[in-house]
Amino acid sequence: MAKAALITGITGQDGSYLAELLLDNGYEIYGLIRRLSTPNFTRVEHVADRITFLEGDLTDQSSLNIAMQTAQPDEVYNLAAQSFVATSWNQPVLTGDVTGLGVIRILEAIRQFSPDAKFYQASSSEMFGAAESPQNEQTVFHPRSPYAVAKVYGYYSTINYKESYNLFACNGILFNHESPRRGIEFVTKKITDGVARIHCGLSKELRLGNLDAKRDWGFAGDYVRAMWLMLQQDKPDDYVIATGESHSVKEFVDEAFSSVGLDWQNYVKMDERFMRPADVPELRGDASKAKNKLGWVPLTSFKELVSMMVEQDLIKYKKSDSDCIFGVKP
Ligand code: NAP
Ligand code: F7E
Repeated sequence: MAKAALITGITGQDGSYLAELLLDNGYEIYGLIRRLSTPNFTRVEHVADRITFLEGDLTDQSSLNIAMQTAQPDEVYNLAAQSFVATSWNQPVLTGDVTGLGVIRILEAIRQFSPDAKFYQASSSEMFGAAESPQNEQTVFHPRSPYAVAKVYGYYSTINYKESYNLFACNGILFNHESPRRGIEFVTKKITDGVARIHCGLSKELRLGNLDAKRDWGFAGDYVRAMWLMLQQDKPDDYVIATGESHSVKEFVDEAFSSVGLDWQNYVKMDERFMRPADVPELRGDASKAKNKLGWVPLTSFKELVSMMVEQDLIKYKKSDSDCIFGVKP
């Protein structure tokens, strides 16, 4: 019989790649979606007819209980979150509610209605914050944002429910992962979109904050494979997922502008509005445990990632090689 999976955050970047992977593996998929005045299926519309969507919200316990009873899943992937770090200073209470308490709510729904389901929690390298690089599963957390604090709560809740109720519950501590489907406010997508707009004459500059921050950027398509692998093991465990390389925002900018033959220094302007009250200087993960136990390694290089993203954004604005238009949907 086909396995059933419930994915929260299915309309997000990772949810869309994970849905594709699980469908390819013959899963029956249930996707939790929240009620919006304008439905947002952009990232999953190509597979929407193969997914059963269930209305629910991580802030609403009863909707999670009903979703769990309806789906009776073998696997639950909790990818939903208020995931934008910068917003977490403007909406710290909402971020704590969705990204932190939301994890306990979904664990409670599993405990009561589907206790044999295997659970994946989308934990984050942001939890390491100010800790020295490279970071692995033993590194002590030093969260630097309300988002990171909420993720630490979710991380320990996952371990606590495993220890208290014997649930099969895993944390994937994923470092930054990007793709052409990344939200526009994240720095990589903002840069590649900006490069495409400038290349097509639709913009003259790109305004950014801290260019010195370093991140370990991988490709989201590679990272959802690690999520799935964690739930195929005999025992639940926690894993760091990363490429092991870090690059500064400046290096990302340089690579993206160079790929279309432009010098970034002529276009990029520093803007205080995009600086954070407390930033994370460097994240660089050591994913040796995932390599040894899951057989997981990233397949996409930094250069390939940047060029894949720039290419997709150019297609969005370009009608032909010599002609650019505005407003074409990606
Ligand atoms: P994303 O693109 O921002 O997607 C977030 C998803 O959560 C969306 O589907 C969103 O729905 C949903 N959501 C937000 N609030 C909700 C609520 N109250 N109830 C139900 N659903 C809600 O995030 P992502 O990049 O795919 O990341 C997936 C998960 O991994 C997140 O938990 C994130 O914090 C974590 N993570 C991401 C990275 C990374 O680099 N991408 C690294 C480590 C951890 P709408 O479409 O309706 O907004
Ligand atoms: O920022 C700097 C910014 O917003 C990366 C989320 O998926 O990964 C992501 O969080 C860096 C930061 O991602 C701009 O200050 C400079 O140092 O792309 P970001 P993030 O904060 O690392 C983690 C692992 C998650 O878990 C999160 O959910 O880039 N930066 N200038 C800028 N960042 C933005 N957004 N915009 C700028 O203009």
